[in-house]
Amino acid sequence: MPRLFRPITSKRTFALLAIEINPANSRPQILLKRGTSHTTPLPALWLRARSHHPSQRDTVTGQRLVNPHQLPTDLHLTQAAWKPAQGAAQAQLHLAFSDGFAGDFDPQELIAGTVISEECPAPLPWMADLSPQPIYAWSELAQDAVLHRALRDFIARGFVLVHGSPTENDSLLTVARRFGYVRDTNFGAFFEVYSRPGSNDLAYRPVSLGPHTDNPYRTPVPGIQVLQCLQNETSGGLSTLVDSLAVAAQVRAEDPEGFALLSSVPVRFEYRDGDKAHLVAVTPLIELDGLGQMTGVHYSPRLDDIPLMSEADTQRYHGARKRLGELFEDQQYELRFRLDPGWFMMFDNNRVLHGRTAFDPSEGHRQLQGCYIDRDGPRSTYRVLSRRFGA
Ligand SMILES: O=C(O)CCC(=O)C(=O)O
Repeated sequence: MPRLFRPITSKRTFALLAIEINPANSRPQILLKRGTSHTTPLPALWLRARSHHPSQRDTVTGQRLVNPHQLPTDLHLTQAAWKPAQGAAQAQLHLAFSDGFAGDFDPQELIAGTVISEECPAPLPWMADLSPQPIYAWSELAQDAVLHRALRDFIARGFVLVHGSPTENDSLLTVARRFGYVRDTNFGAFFEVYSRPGSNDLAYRPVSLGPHTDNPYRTPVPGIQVLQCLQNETSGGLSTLVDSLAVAAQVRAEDPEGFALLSSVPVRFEYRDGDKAHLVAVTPLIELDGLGQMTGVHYSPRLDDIPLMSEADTQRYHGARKRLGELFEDQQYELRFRLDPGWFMMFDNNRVLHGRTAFDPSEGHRQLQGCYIDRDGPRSTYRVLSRRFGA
């Protein structure tokens, strides 16, 4: 695996570009200098693909007009020079390449491009002592500035709690659309959670539900869940949330090899609903992104099957999975609270596990509605609002 260049910090570290002659081949090269000790040569292929020249990119959409995959592999710089600032225009780098292309490059844009970033707040893992909790009033979320703050919290913490939302039969969809695009599934645009004997999912019985993520049997797994309370006349049925990032960090620190197993051994998840649906997905319990950072889990011990491994590997894997499950149930990681009518929780269904305590339906009605939205919607709105309110 080649070493990926990752800057020490994205914005605060002082960075500049310098032109030097590479002593190994006497060709010009562009160096990124960060802080006092980090120097990274910028490859010619990397630079060339970033050109904004009108022959390379559409001036309206900014999308590329050429296919950089077809560039010669041994592309190199033939010339590099600074073009001084003119009036309001910043100094530009003028670069010529071995394939005959030459153009001007904005150094600030090149420096910004050296950071692989989703331009969203970094995740901040939390435990039971999280304070303050990200709680918002529905009426205030009508203001874009408040929505922006709520989305920042949501992206950093993986959940928000909201009170005062409308509780008509399908107002959940209006609520969810304030944050993103609702995803239909075989359960419809939204699903009802109330106790009904003989139902096809334990969620619809009054039993306790341990921490889990929803629908690990889907591809892709629903990104975000909005779970709203319409009625709650029972004394039980308390809601729980657990941050898998905090738990898995402990597993990784205690047992790095176990963590590696949990993030690589494929597990089969299955859900059947008569002739209506048969959903299957195969994926490791711990999910990593393209940079190897943990993004969340697929965790539902009611629904998973591990692959056939040797007895020793099965025991090794089991040990790691057991520890993960113990920590998910550990009070020091769990938020536990009561959802009353009009309250909803919105949580990242891969990162934050949810559950509930048992309740007694003879005490009265308990009715929740849930729906899924894709993960990209809140992030997109956050970036758009950040242009107005600052990141
Ligand atoms: O009843 C609840 O509070 C939660 C239900 C649940 O966990 C689910 O539907 O997956």
